[in-house]
Amino acid sequence: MLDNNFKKEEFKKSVKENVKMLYRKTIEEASQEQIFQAVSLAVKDVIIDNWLLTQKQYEKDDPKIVYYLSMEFLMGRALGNNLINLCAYNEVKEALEELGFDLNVIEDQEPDPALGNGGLGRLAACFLDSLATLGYCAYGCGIRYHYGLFKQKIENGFQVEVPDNWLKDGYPFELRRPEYAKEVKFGGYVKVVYDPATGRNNFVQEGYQSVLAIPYDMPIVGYNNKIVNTLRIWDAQAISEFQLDLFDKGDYRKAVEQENLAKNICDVLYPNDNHYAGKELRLKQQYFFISASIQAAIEKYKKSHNDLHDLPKKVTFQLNDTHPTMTVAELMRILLDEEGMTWEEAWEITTHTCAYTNHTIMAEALEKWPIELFSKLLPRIYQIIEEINRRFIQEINNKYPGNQEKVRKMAIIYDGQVKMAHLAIAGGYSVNGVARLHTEILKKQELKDFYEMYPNKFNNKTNGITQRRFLLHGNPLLADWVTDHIGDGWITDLAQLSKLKVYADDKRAQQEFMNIKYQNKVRLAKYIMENNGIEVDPRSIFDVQVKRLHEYKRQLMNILHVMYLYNQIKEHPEMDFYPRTFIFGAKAAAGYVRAKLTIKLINAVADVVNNDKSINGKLKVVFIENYRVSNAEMIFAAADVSEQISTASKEASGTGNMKFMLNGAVTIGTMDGANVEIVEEVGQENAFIFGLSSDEVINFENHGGYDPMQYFNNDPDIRNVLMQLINGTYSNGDFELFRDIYDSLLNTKSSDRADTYFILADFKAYAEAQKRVEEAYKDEAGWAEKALLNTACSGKFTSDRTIQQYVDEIWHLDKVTIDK
Ligand code: GL2
Repeated sequence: MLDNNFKKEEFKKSVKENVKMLYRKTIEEASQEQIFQAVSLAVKDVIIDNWLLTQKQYEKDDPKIVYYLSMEFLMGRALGNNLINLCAYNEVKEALEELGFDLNVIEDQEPDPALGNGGLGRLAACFLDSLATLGYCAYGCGIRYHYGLFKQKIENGFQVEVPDNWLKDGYPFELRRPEYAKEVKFGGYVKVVYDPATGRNNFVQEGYQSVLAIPYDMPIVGYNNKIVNTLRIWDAQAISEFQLDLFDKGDYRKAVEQENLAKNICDVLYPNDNHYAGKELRLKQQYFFISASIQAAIEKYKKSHNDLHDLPKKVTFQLNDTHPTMTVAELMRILLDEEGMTWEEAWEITTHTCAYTNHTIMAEALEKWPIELFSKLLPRIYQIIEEINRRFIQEINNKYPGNQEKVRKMAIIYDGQVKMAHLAIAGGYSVNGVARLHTEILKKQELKDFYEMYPNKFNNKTNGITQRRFLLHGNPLLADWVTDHIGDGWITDLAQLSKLKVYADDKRAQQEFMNIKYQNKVRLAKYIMENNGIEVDPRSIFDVQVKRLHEYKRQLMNILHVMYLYNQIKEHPEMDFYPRTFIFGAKAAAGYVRAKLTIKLINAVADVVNNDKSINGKLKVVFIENYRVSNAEMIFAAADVSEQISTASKEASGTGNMKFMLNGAVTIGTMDGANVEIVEEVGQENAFIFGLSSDEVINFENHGGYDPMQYFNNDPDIRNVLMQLINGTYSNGDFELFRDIYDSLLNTKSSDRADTYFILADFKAYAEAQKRVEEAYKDEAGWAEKALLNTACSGKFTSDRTIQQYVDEIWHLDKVTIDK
């Protein structure tokens, strides 16, 4: 389909023109990178027309707006995605071919904007895609980190972090908007000034330092609907550059301090996934982007509405985890101090405008800020939170008279700390988890007291992913095949994939489906050869675990199982064994020592196994360096088996699991997060489920009684594998290298409880499930049916469905269409 705005000849002309203007070169002289910039500019030109149209339409319709506030947006590359959503991908591909270029190579020139760590940030990106595609007025609000998530290099098997300078050559899809800059204030003190005219006390922050927040807008292109929404990311600039007179007044020290404050704030994304580091700079980042975003939102609202009491009818602030929870207090500050409202009025508005999504139950991810740090950096905001807390405790006391235990567990400020989740729940009208099981655990365990107090605030929104990126762009062969069979309606209505079910036992469809999988495996094998120098056989089972490295995700269990299989093959060379390639991809947080050691272990096992000629290539292990959005698309397309093996109850949802399923990979996994719903959709018989249930895990955690040593003592296979961690098998005779991992499984001294994530408890069930995978794969037709059914049953997991549920049940947005 050719978008009206796209004329091939004109497009070619504009690319040539751009090369000339930007680089004073002819198209023949330009480098691939320069062509990328020129092509992107030409595409941006088309996008900007639609961006303006959308703006006009929004002004006309005045729809309700959702501000999706998030510290992370893991966007991945924009060029290919924009072309897909403009329905111009094939035309541009042809146009470039006629100019002598390969669109794939041009796409590869784009830096992969990695302003996020993993699932949480990528979810935000999928949501923006769905919001624009469904025609809802939405702004993403975040931070323009100068360095995104680090690039990962593997040296001698170890992870090395390399800075990600994504802005080095300039980013063509952003637009600087200095005219919308906002001042953000830190530090100082609060002066109380009595105003006799109103009879009220006014609170004035004095002696503070300021930073100027400058917005950069990125277009979010809806699919085939001319809607272009905005991701607004804020950068910091020293205000003194604008206020040179400070120098004249001799306040040189303050000027320099403000300069430094501005320099640091947006430097770098904290590389922690599911883990909170408690650094002052992080708190600054949070207030910085929240204050700027909320100020801008209120200013925008006031331009076309005159009563702030109606704010909840026109605006929702969705808090992506607790990181943006400052919103509650900042909105209160604006309504109280700048708009002169009473506490009751301001609170009524705030608690009907803010909504909170919880993304994890991992204790170490819960944000708590020491009050000294908080109150010094944000004195007025802290004051407001104290008052929210005072009134909240009153509410608890009214509901549970004399119950100090409730206050201890629920207070917003307690034990010298500000608890951000408690603030988000008290200050908002909705609290949601991200998969059914996760929401149930929140209600029954983690947030039990809050659920008891506000049952109506709680709801579930099972995560989703965008099929536009993860099938249409990432797996063009399968996308075309699907369209040939059921038409292209699935692109905006993924539930239509269920029409594929009738083909599940059709021999020809099965063959075509598996042939596409094979070609995608060949594409990945080529990538692995080029990037890792490892030869893998595309006829082997591609068994893939790609995600952040975290103990609860249990990459360790996977590699221990590989060690076990290797022992088996060595002991029984005659054994029937279907060749398998275990593929890993994972970044570990820079300071997460055990996670980094696990990467080393995976690479050490790979070294031994891949170089052992005696096993005839039956087993291969590959660690793909620098797993990120761009290579993820290729990896999902090529997977036969999707490893989703977190300790039950720990993975709030997972979204990689959905991307694999969409691409026809079969899940081996625990009953955790959204796996539960995946199995519900595809059927038990089309997945390989094993291991402890979340109830069993929680029961062990609450009541004890788990003893990993028992497995070590009673199971020679497990003992063998664990001993190999400390007898030099995978470390050239070094007994110490992997001792920490060994200790973490068996030795209570090295952690609170040995084997915190129940690897040994689940190990045999996992090995047994893997055996079932192997048997199933040998049955070609049976496997093809399973794989095809996974794609056919994945309709539920589109982020379009998730967003529609947010709209219907939380946001209540109005649908907008662009007038023709
Ligand atoms: C996460 C969860 O760990 C993950 O299971 C979930 O899919 C995503 C998105 O909801 O959120 N929580 C979290 O803190 N990170 C996640 O990826 N970083």
